[in-house]
Amino acid sequence: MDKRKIILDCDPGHDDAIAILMAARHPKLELLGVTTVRGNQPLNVTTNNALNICQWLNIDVPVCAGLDRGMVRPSPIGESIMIGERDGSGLDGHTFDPLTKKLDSRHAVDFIIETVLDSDTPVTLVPTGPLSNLGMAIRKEPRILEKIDEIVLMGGVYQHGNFTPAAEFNIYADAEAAYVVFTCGRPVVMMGLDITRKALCLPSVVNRIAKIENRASQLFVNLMSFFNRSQKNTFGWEGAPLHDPTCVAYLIDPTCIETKEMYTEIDITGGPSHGRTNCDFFNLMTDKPRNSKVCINLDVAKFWDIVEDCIKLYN
Ligand SMILES: [Ca+2]
Repeated sequence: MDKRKIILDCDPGHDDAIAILMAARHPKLELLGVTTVRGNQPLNVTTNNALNICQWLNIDVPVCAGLDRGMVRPSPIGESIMIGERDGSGLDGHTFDPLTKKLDSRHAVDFIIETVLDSDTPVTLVPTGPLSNLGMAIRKEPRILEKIDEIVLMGGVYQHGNFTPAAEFNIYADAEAAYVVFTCGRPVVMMGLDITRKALCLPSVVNRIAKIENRASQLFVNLMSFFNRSQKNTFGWEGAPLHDPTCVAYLIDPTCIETKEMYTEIDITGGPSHGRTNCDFFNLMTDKPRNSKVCINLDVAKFWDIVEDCIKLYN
């Protein structure tokens, strides 16, 4: 079976870290590269984190830095508001070795364009941060579209937001870029907060992963133990939602997530609902294209089995 080629575009971030971990070793996936964007933290921090994760797990793929701002508006930093102020590394809980892995000199936007155009088979784009790099890549080189088979993204919500009452952070942070992505004509799979909130990394999950005892489980346990403590302090939850890994779990086994095709429109009006993903759940706007598969349910047990399988693939 051919491996599915993917590019992970992210803003690590605890949950991005686990998405990278899962994407890099699974036999069904071929990770072509990791690109970074401003989101959870400023660009230099998210980039450093991506390099650290790849080095720790011996993931030998290019890491390319991308946009340090939104395409149009100044973008906020997510983590300070949603998770609480800390030391500012964005990956508290784990101590990495001194960093020797080098950043690839290509800009993330150019890396995405070159890699997609050069590939002999279609590429799946997996953004787990604000969509700035992908929006820019589509605008700069629209020929990539015909070689993108699917865009599987973490972002949006059809219920209530986490950054404003209306909007989820990744979409809010660069709503114009999200608008470009959702109107690009390629299939978009939207892992919104509606289902990612169900991927709660409860203490029982952390204990289960701790039994694996390899570098990947060590990273998982350290990051998630910290993440859980901070989420409990901020929101009162016993476990932190592991948003981004749902994208990778879906690529490995789509049966773990139920989707519904619908029209989704991004609010870029600048009003109180700016950055909202208006998902036409009941297909009221029959003249509009069903441009997205919106995720509406997560098989939680199956999801954690996939995460555990991915962690076991490391030495
Ligand atoms: Ca993220």
